[in-house]
Amino acid sequence: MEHIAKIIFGRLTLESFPIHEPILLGTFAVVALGGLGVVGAITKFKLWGWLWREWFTTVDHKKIGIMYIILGTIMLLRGFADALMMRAQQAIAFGNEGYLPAHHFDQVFTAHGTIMIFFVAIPLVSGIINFVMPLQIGARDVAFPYLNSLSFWLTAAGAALVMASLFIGEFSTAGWLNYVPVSNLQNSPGVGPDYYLWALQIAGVGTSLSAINMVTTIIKMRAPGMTMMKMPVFCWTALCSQVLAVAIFPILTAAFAMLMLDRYLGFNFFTNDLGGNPMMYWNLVWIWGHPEVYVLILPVFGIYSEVTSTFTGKRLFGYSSMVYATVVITILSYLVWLHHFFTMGSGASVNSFFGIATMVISIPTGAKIFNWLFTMYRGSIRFDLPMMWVVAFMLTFVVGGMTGVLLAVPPADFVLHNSLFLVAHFHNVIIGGVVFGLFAGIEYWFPKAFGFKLNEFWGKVHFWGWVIGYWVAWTPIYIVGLMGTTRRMRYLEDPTLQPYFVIAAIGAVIILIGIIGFLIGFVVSIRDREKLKVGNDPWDGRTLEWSTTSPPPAYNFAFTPVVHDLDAWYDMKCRGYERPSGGFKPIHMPRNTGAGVILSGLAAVLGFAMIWYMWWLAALAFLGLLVVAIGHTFNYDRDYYIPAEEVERIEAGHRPPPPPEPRPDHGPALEPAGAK
Ligand code: HEM
Ligand SMILES: [Cu+2]
Repeated sequence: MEHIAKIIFGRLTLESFPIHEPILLGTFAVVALGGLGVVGAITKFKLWGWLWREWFTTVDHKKIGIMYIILGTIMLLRGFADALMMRAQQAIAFGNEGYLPAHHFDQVFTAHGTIMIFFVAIPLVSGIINFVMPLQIGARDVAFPYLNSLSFWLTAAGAALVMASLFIGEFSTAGWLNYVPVSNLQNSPGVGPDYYLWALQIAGVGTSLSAINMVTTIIKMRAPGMTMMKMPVFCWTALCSQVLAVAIFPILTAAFAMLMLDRYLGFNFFTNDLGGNPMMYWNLVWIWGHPEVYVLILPVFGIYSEVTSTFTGKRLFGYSSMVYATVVITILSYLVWLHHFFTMGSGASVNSFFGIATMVISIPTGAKIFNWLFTMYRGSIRFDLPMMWVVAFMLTFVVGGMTGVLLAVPPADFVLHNSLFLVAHFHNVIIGGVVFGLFAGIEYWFPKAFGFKLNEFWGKVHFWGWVIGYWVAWTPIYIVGLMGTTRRMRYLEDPTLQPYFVIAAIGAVIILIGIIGFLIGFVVSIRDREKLKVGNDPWDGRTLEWSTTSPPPAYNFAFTPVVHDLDAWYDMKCRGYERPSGGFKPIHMPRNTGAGVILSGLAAVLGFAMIWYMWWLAALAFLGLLVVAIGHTFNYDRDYYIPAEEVERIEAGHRPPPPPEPRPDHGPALEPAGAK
């Protein structure tokens, strides 16, 4: 009997469910009830068919972008819940054990880091690139629409596996990069590291495919006249970011694959025996890891650039220096990974090289800061929410950049590595840089995606909660870190440190207020959508996405725009552009397909089966993957035409009010040709 159960369920037994852990059980109850509620509501309102046809199977880059953002937002709630748990534990655990058992605490920091990077930051960045970039370059869609759908669903499948680990089995305890030796089979015989590996391999394939797709789109699908140096800065930063992603993700995949061989087949790449070397794992994951932070922040720098020039009503100062700075950062970011283990023992020369290379990155980054400042200088700045995020970013990020330069000095790093100072540094740049920028982007492009603005009051709650909360939460951590407090500690002996951790916990609660404001903002704005309705170009934008309707039609542009200048839409407005009202032609469009979502579902089953050693199920899922993938190649019904009459009908329904008069502070409405 037991033998048969073992064949069917592999390692999965009743013991795998956390019935003895009240915290997990409570969470499970909440998630299960919430999930049942959602499923029930969708069934009651008969929305399954609509969801499947319009969203799950869509290949429209705009809808895929929106789904990425929804995924990232949901996972942000999970990642933040983990953060609150750690903050609570560290605030009370002085001279006592606190409330989280050690094994659970280790899973929490691992899950928090993994989720925040792979399932919050990456999906949100991908989502914004997906939504905005094709519109900005005047394209109908991305280069490979079906691949785009597959990429998204693979990411979602990875996220689903991480979520499953919460209630079935356990997650890794080896930190957000699943470090050996903790993640070696010998030290972690359970399923934790396997959940990590399968979730990230599946999601990683999605991210690599998506990057290839975005690079191809930017290179091949720009509107006529849009030379590389007439491309909006956001597209440049997206291009560099995605080129970097194409270069680095295979390294991560290879490193994880080797760790899988270690864990499943007894290889010894990263063990201490038989010639294995754990430091090689650290090397490989950080050759991915350091550039990855630039994969995230470069597009966000692009968002700041777009917002700054729109809300100051001026062309971006130093466009070409911005482009060169982006390219230089892209290249340099590849050369600095060893600063993550200065203490490895590679010697003074190697450490000096990597220290100096790291510091050099601050030069092009600083150049960008000055470009934003000079754009704002003597502009008439409108402090709407997107612009408020830019200002908060500049003030916050600069501090994080400087503590980064400090950590790049090897002797200083010998003292500070593995301390909370480092943790404060990277939260400083990732929250003050990436997260603030994503929020700026969401506020900025939301009216384009849905045709109405986000509620301003709740937007401000969101803003102040995060900005004040950030500083309250992380300043004390900088201080205790500088005093030598180690990271990833479940409890501390020294009671004089407690006040700092209590303040940090209060800061996290203030951030919680910001997050609640963010969520309420969506609900309230959707309720008041008629009142918040705006035209196609509510911010007086400068790039092509503002030239089409809000929301844009499936085909984006009835006629492909022809570009003459940087800030193409501003240029068109100056020249008195009018939307064409006739002469429409049928438009060639890609057809929706369920292949992406089905393949990803099978990939998740494959991962789950491999994690639990259910070999028969793994074989079946793998076979299923092959059948569906090959079957899809025989699907010749992949495109259709939107008839000209329908285009005409859609365009007539969306006829916008005449474009606003260029504001007087924009300078002369019609600059002489060639004037800069
Ligand atoms: C929103 C507020 C946030 C709070 C309060 C918070 C809190 C924490 C805490 C308490 C730790 C563990 C520190 C320790 O080692 O003792 C941590 C680790 C970490 N956080 Fe956050 N975090 C936040 C947001 C983020 C975001 C937005 C990201 C990335 C996008 C992120 C990425 C990470 C990573 C990668 C780790 C390292 C995990 C590890 O040690 O393996 N965090 N965070
Ligand atoms: Cu680094």
